[in-house]
Amino acid sequence: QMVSQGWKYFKENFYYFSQVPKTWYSAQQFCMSRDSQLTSVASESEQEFLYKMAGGLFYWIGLTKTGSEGDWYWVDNTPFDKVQSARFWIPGEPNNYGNNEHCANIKMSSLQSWNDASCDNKLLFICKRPYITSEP
Ligand code: 2F8
Ligand code: CA
Repeated sequence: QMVSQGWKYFKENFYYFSQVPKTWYSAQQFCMSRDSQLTSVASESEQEFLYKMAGGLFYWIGLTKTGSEGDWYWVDNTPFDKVQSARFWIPGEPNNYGNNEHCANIKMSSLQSWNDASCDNKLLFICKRPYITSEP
């Protein structure tokens, strides 16, 4: 069902790689309309799955800041582990270029792939939805 609509399964979650670019906020609204959220990245294997699927294209992920000076957080409420996540930024990022970069994307096909960019940019995006099985 989900797979036929383009969702990809990996370790208990389904992921949707959009084919239409949107602003970060519009992308999150789209994901929510599909019972999902912009993806969190909680492990190295998940990061590896995502950057390989991204295939060198830019995709929004569910990482944004509490206000322009705030801390990074995952929009799906996964706790953001600043120390464990440091290895996923492109070296030199996040740099808050022009003081206007408050949303993160996968920019490189590499474990070090995240960049912060303006949330108003229109990029492809990745939604993540937990795969729930009901007990027998
Ligand atoms: O050099 C890194 C720098 O490159 C661009 O700015 C010139 C990126 N801007 C966008 O992706 C919109 C910066 O985010 C990035 O840090
Ligand atoms: Ca940046």
